[in-house]
Amino acid sequence: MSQISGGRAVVETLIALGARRGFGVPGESFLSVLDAFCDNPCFEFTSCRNEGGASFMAEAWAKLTGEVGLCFVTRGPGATNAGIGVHTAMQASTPMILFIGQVGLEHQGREAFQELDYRQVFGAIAKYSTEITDVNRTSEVVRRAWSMAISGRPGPVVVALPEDILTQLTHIIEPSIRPILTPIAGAMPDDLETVAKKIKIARRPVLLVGGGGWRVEDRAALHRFSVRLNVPVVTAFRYHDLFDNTLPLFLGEAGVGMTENTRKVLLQADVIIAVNVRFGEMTTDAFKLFDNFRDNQWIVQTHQSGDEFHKYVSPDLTMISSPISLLEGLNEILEPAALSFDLSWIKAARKGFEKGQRPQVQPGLVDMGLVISMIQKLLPSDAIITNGAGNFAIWPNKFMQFSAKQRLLAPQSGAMGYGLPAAIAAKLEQPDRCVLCFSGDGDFQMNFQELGTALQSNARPIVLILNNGTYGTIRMHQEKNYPSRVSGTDLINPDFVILAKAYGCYAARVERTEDFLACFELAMASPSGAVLDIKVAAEAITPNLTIDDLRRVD
Ligand SMILES: Cc1ncc(C[n+]2csc(CCOP(=O)(O)OP(=O)(O)O)c2C)c(N)n1
Ligand SMILES: [Mg+2]
Repeated sequence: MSQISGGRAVVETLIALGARRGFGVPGESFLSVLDAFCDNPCFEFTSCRNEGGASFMAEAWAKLTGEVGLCFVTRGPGATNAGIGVHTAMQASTPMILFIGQVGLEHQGREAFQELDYRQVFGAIAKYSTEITDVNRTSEVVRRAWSMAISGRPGPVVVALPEDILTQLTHIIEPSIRPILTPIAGAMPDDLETVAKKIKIARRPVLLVGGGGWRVEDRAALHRFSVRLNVPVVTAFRYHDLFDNTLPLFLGEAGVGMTENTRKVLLQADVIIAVNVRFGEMTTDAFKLFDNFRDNQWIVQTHQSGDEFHKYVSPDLTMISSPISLLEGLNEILEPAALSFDLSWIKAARKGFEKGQRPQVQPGLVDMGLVISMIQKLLPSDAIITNGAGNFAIWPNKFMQFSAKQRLLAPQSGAMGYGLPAAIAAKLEQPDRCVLCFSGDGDFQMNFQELGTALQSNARPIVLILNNGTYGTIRMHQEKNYPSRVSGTDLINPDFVILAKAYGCYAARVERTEDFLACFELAMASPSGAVLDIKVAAEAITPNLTIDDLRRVD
């Protein structure tokens, strides 16, 4: 029987499981994996400029497609660089596998060159970490990694690939590989009856939705349930593309900088149907909402994994269920006529949400409030928006309404530098869709080198840099806690227009609000992508507060 190398066995097992794309930075520690890509053109490997960018791309691609994001990096330095994407995948519950070239088994434990024990290093970051120690079990380990990434609460898995294992020979395993389907948890009929009873007597029920692993059919079930029964929706931190924000039932995002309106909705709701959320810090307004001494609020929490219950919130009922099983199950039991929700409460909450969508006039020559409304009007109905971390992200996150087909790729981990790699991954996958990345001047410089990946792979998004010459978010905290004592937050930036042109992008500087429209139209028409350097005043430190305001607050 003919034999193949361990490296080839890794690649061919992945392909047999349905893999078709991966990201990474090459290393001498996994040459036989790279070599196997040559003979498998159905698998597209995108070579990136930094493992941080590569792991973000793998995570964002997985978020967009619902498939397993794959990333390949080298030992010690490559692996530690990639850590940011693993942490991001964990916080966002995104299925991902990070393959790391590893020191050969014959030298392990001697602190060989670039040696790390990845089971220890990633033990605290990833959902599961493993290593292949027998070439004949390569396929088994890869299959288990795949299954771990997609089952229960999806997440990142790390697989270390010792160099000697990758070059040893093993038998061809492909024909014996069965597809691995995501196990879907079903709601129990008794539990559905209990929830339905609560909804029947509720006046102000709210769906709180979020978390990873939503399939197309889960999203469709959410839409059907909410619209048919008139149940309003709040999304968890950075999951607001799960539901059409333009519908009157959308009441906002429970995320960082939660609006008073959204907070009130979550406080006043008498039934909270928390679908697939893990009640993280942002969604709970820093662990203040949904406390265990709450009165008059009944909470059901559902999740694909039982491990996500009782982390902070003590729900009245927990259910291990997929979104579709819960929502379709309830749809079958409940009839709109039997419900008596307080419609004026929903209407008032929506009015409050819409009011919050109108930002105040901004200081400086570029008013981002006006710019964002122009963008909102011009964006195609299936645009993909990406961003990273910084106060600039408040604009797309709080002042844009995502319609049914628009998608948001944003890091639940709050990692700076995510937006550009995410946008490149999105453009690679969906070249015909408009992909728009929001970044700050600090945020952009965390990963701007990936413009090289964009150039090489012809994946060309539009990038907006909200350039205020400061790590503005930190400056904001500084001014709140240590007024007028600026330390480590000023930024002296390069000329982003020249930089972007070096990568072949259309690039322009926007210095006044009235310049934006023409530049954005050219950006949308540019076949080589675009970078717009938008000069915003540091004084406009948040959409609602200036630096002066912060200094005045005691
Ligand atoms: C990788 C990473 N490093 C540091 C931080 C802490 N941090 C959060 S926001 C921020 C500043 C962002 O600056 P910029 O991108 O210029 O956006 P601005 O707040 O000025 O709009 C920093 C340093 C982080 N979230 N992620
Ligand atoms: Mg800034």
